Amino acid sequence: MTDGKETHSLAEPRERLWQALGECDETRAVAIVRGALGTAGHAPAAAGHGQAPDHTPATAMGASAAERMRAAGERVLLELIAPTQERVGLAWAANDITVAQEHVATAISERCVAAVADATAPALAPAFAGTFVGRVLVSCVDGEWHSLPARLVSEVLRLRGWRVDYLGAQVPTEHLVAHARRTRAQAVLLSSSIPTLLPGAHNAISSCQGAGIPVLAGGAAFGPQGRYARLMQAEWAKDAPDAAALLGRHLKPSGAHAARLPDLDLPHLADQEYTMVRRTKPQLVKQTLADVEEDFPETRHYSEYQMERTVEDIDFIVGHLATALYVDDPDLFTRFIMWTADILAARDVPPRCLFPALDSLRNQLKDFPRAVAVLTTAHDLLMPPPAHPG
Ligand code: B12
Repeated sequence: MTDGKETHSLAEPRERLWQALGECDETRAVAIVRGALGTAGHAPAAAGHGQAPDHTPATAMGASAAERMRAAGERVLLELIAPTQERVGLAWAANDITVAQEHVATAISERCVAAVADATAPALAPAFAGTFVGRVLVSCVDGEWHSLPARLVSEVLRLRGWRVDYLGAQVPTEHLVAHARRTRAQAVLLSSSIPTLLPGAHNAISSCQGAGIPVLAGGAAFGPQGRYARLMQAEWAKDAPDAAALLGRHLKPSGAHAARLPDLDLPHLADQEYTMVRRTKPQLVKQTLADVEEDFPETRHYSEYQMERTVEDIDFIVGHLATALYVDDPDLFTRFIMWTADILAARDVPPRCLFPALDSLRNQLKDFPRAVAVLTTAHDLLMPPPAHPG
């Protein structure tokens, strides 16, 4: 990339941060982030924070120096820490790093975010002098462990003058709504990365809206361009700056959505396919495992660990199938199956081992036309193209 931001680039600190994460070097990672705050502050940033650097002591920080510091903080969060963390995900998917290395990297990234918050704190006081633009709640949906994306969103909103109640990972919906009511939050910002959590997210959305609180959703679970958020009558933003812009305008008054049962947003649920698949999930997983063992004899020699992973994979497959039925979108399932095939291939497991699982489910669910269509689409996509004769 060679836009204005990249010329005063964070590319170099990004590479160094990546190395520090790889070496599990927390101290160096934090030092890189602190250094980058200076670099980012020098950049002719898109948001109009482009003046020369200012070394005024924090206590006497003028308005423009504070503004530059906040802009630098935002750049470091979104252009240094976030992409490096995404790279961690890609390296894990490609089997280039272990689960333990991924955990270390994430823990260090969390410290890096905290370092940005510490360093930019003096720049908040002069600008907002105890008054906030408003108060919002940022939280992960129930069952969601990916708290770092929500944390990044929270910190950016703070830098833009919002008072943020950050609730972190896997928050039960009733506690989320109770806290939002108690604190009179102007909006609830919901984060989710894992699509199988969408039915729960929908419940959280309709519960908040029922309590009169607008909801803004974000994160990979909500699908390309937030298509599932919209299906669930929530606003959607692709990232924190977009969220800030939406909050600054006017979020749809929640009265527009009134209290409702989430099912009413999704008339296709009347066919009961989702409910049946979700209810019978344990039996579906058990039968699929038995069929896979029969069709794929290698599994008989699997270690206990490999067997556990296989059960986990089948459970995830059925979970994604149920969710695709919930949102009535076969793409949700096919995206997941192609992702699984890549993950398996990177671990030398042939993606063809997914066929017995897909076939078993198609057979078990043969009376459910939507499920059969979803499974058939995924099966056909996975099929290697026919070899050309000669
Ligand atoms: C770290 C990590 C974990 C950590 C999370 C720890 C933590 N404290 O966050 C742990 C180890 C717990 C974990 C667990 C799992 N993970 Co994980 N994880 C990741 C990883 C590597 C980084 C997450 C992250 O911080 N991303 C960085 C941020 C910047 O990216 P982001 O999510 O896109 O967020 C930005 C925007 O989307 C937006 N945004 C996000 N939320 C919101 C909310 C609002 C309101 C708004 C406006 C915007 C917004 O703003 C953010 C900042 O710019 C990702 C890889 C990745 N690409 O993200 C995988 C990833 C998300 N994980 C994945 C998986 C599969 C899992 C597990 C299922 C693994 C397993 N078998 O157990 C579990 C699921 C646990 C659960 N129930 O949640 C997959 C998901 C794939 C899929 N098809 O669903 C990914 C993509 C890895 C991969 N490359 O395949 N994981």
